Amino acid sequence: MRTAATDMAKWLAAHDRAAILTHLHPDGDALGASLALALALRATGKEAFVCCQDGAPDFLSMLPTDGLLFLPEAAPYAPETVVCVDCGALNRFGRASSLLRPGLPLACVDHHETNDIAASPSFVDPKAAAAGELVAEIVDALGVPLDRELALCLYVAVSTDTGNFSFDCTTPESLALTARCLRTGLDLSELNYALFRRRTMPRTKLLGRVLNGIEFSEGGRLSLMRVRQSDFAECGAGMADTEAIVNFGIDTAGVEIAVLAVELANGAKFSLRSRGGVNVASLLAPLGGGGHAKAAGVTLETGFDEAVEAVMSAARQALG
Ligand SMILES: [Mn+2]
Repeated sequence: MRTAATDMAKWLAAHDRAAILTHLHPDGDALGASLALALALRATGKEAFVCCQDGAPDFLSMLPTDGLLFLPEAAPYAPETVVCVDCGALNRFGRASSLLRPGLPLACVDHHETNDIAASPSFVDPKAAAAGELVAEIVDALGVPLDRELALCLYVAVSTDTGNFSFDCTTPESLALTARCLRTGLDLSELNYALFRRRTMPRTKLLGRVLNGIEFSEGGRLSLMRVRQSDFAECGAGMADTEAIVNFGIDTAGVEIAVLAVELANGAKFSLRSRGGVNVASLLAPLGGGGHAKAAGVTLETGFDEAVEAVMSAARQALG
């Protein structure tokens, strides 16, 4: 067991009435890891709750949030201890940062490359695929048995942050923890359906319309999909339903840059993906965008067609 995990367990054992803070617009790891830590603390007889600016999104409705997850306005008590989970910067807490008070004991459990939260103890390991993996070590260090509820939270954390065990960050440790979780009797196929496949009817309709209009250029190396405001209206869909559509472009054999252009009331929002070496964050930098080498975005406040041409021209140039 790593020193950082045992140090954290000792510190947690010496403190009480914790608030576990995680980042706004929480994902599966943010909520899964935070809820697991709260459950483990309660199992040791401590008071703990999770606080997030936003509630759990629909696809995470299987998580045990009742009586455990609170919006900042509804916090059950003023915490005497704060643990930051899956978050590397204080400004990512949004309104939940209202629970932070000068002088409160502050700990941090995180796996982001950049973490500038001045916490002590701080258990930060960028090699962990999910904050949930670090929380699992703390759970073990606390001597709390991995029951099905804890396993559910940890499975959600690890499976979502690894893209269902398909991203580079997936390690043997991710899979070893998953094996332990499955031994508690989780329904793997139901969970994976809810986490990775289920979508609403408007989302399926929007996907169909957008895929139907996909265009390939540069000998099939560049793909473009457009989402118009009228598509939203006709499908009953919204901006959130465009999430992940761009992957259908980049998952097409031969495509090196995929572009998804979404029409806004005054401009356009772009998501780009890359496979094969082009850095799409650098490609978008001159236009004011950014992100990661293989996944980046930008919002332009010009006419839709003009914005699409600006991004496509930058993409063509990058392909050489
Ligand atoms: Mn995470």
